[in-house]
Amino acid sequence: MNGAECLLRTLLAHGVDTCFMNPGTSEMQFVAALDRVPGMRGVLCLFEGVCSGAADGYARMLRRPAATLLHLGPGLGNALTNFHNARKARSPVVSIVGQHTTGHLRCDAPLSADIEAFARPVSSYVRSLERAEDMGEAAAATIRAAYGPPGQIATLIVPADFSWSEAGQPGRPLGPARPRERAPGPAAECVREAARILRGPEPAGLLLGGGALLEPGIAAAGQLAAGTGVPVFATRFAARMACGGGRFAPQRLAYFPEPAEAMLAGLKHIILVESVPPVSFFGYPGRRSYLAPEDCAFHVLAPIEGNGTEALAALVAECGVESFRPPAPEMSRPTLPEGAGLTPDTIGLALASLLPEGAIVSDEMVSSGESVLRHLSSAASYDLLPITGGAIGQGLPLALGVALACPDRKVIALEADGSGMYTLQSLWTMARERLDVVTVILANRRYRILDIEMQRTGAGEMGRMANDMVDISRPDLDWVRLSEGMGVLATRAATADEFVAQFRAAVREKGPALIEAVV
Ligand SMILES: Cc1ncc(C[n+]2csc(CCOP(=O)(O)OP(=O)(O)O)c2C)c(N)n1
Ligand SMILES: [Mg+2]
Repeated sequence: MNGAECLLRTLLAHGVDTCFMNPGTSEMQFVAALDRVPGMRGVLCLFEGVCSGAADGYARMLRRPAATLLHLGPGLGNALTNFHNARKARSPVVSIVGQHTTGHLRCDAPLSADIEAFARPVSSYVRSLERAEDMGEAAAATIRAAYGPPGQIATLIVPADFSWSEAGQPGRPLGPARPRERAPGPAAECVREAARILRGPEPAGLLLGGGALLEPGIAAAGQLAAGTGVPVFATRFAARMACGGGRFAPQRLAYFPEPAEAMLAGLKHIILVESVPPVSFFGYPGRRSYLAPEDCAFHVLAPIEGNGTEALAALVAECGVESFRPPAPEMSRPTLPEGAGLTPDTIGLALASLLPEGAIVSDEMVSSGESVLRHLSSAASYDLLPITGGAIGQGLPLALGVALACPDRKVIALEADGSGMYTLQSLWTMARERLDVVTVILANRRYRILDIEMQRTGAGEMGRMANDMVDISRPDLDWVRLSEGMGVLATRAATADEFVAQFRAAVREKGPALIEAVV
């Protein structure tokens, strides 16, 4: 068996059966092996940042890795931004990067680069294959590393000649590999300490992140809120959060530091569940970086790599609040906006009514996010997948990967226009794979958030040149033609009524669609 086939068989033996790829000469053996070894779904992406973002979305939903296959240092370089977001999401990803043949490496050929150096900042594990016969073992070790816990990016660099050389047997899976199943359970003393704080006289809050923001963790936190009165907060940049459907809603920490600080004001204790002390997105003149009050103490109930859900369940038992029902938010659906202008607010109102049950929302709305999302507490049950690492260009690839992972659920990509342009090639793969994604582009023709940031950083008045750096009109992006040029049917909405009609029609059909919402 040659190395490429051995690699493919090892991936499949570990349940890694989807590969987002953009191959070149050094990966041709792997590509050829796809037809000889059944079981791997190869998904072609027309830019490597789409591959890495898609692998992130896939992992956030299934909690198991997809593979990416990229072409040497430059291919990996193109993928780094969304690998950065995936790292912050703690998503498991098996990143395979082709390398020149071993004999060719010393020649400094055009595509030669220090691939390990490219890989290291985003990967918890980097391995360059040194002998063809190590392929099976090295691939298995890479996959195990990706599983974590928590999930992480593990990179295997494969010289082209090892792909065509004899490699021996595929690596065998060793034991259970899922990150949360392997995550350590709660430490009894941490649970007792958290219970003592919740019973004590000083104001305390719970801060949830990671897997604790899925259904069971949120339900347990809701019981604690009901039984002890503790306020429950959610890390804003957690990979995934169960929302809507009348379930208990932890308060997501606000984006800007002032409202975030106001949410945490007065707390003397914060109990961390798969989270860390929260910080402001940026530093600003005259502001602290940390959001909690200076005299607030932090207590770890479950560390980042721990199992926060089990820890919360143990805390529920320790506090004796098993019989409490989580407080549910108001469930009266807002009426659809009629005859109104199209704004983030009216889009939020429309989505609150029209979001299909069980939808998965990829949120890269940037400046429009808060106005849209605040209406969705009364929406049907959905999963929210926000941007985790602040590096824009994540939303469309993420939606692509999510749709491949969960073909029976409707995926809604809520996407700002500037951010959408970074990785719009995602639309082509959505069309080719017939993925069930409705993309809404919030077309404000501007890097709107930077208007606010310009003020906040004290940069002063915006001159004509400066304005040109945040204005993305002249020419206006025509998202309908961009989308249709890549095979995704698209419409443009300029009023709330048009948006409602178009969104209704788009979610009724299966398959990709795009709405340019001019706001
Ligand atoms: C990879 C990367 N490049 C640049 C930025 C800086 N940045 C943050 S938001 C933004 C523009 C956002 O514009 P848009 O996506 O249209 O959202 P809007 O502010 O209009 O809501 C830019 C360039 C970033 N966060 N990440
Ligand atoms: Mg914009």
